[in-house]
Amino acid sequence: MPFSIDSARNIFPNTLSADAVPALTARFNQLSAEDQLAWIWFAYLEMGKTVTVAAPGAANMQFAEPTLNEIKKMSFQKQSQVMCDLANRADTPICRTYATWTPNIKLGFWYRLGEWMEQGIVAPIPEGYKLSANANAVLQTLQGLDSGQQITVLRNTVLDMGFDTAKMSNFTRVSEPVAPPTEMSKRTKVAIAGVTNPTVLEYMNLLNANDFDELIKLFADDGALQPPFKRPIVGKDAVLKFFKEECPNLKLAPEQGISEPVEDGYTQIKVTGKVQTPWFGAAVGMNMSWRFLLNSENKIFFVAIDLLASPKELLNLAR
Ligand code: ECH
Ligand code: GLY
Ligand code: GLY
Ligand code: GLY
Repeated sequence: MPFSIDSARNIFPNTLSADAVPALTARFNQLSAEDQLAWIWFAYLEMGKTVTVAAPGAANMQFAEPTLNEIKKMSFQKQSQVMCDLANRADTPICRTYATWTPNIKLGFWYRLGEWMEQGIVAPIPEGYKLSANANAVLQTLQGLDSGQQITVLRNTVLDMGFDTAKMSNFTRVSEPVAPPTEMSKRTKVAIAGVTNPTVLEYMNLLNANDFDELIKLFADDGALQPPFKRPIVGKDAVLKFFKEECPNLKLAPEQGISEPVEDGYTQIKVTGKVQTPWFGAAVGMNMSWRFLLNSENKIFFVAIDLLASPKELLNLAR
């Protein structure tokens, strides 16, 4: 076999991903818990001036509801303690429960807490809270990023909270039920300038239709998918689980691409375009690329999805 997952990761090495995101996330993680919570509050308020966050769906919230109700009944002091514990990744029952949730359940949980903080039901960030100089500098840097990078940093801060799952022995992921795929008559079809490969076109169309059981059939048995800023997820079972847990209702709008044969019947294809998350819809178009490596049977051996450094990168199809 000419490629390993590791060597496949290096196809189209000129692709410039948004390094500002992990850099800023690392600086954020150095802040104190109080500063982290206040920082997110200020960042969220600031962003709310230009983009609206969609309310989480009911299916999304049912798993967080018992914990939310428990928090609602607590004193302000206890509530603040719970929020600090989450930021500190402390070993508490709530931090352990939080750790089992999928990203969308975690985001829905904080969305609801944010509403309650605004309504005075949950302890607010203390009035007149002054961010540390460091936290202020990190906030300044965030404000310089494009909106797709900003929401990615915000998502990271939420996903990093709670107890460390690596330290949990009986860890079972809690996930929303998977909604049925879009019915056939309502499906859309993408067109990608420079790319006619049916596997790549089907990948986009099936993901847009939430048809994960068909989507996974496009992958080789030992195939892998690498999400932005992550290690590859390897093997069909693991990739299908990821699709069902984390990928409903995305909107992929690929624009252009390049396709070329490599060794042993393999084909490498790079596509660039926009992606929308259901949380922000059309208000935030993330500049993305997909780097596919297809085997001689036209199955996906590897695909890396990257958040691009700038819109200029959409035009970068160089090898
Ligand atoms: C408050 C203060 C106290 C602390 C906290 C608060 C609440 C914060 C809240 C934050 C909400 C943030 C949200 C962020 C959502 C971001 C979503 C993103 C999605 C990106 C998805 C991508 C998908 C790419 C993919 C493609 C594929 O082809 C394969 C699959 C996949 C304020 C109370 C915490 C409420 C809602 C960035 C890029 C294209 C790889 C998935
Ligand atoms: N404060 C952010 C929003 O709800 O849009
Ligand atoms: N409102 C976004 C979601 O429920 O996934
Ligand atoms: N991972 C998809 C989303 O959070 O919208």
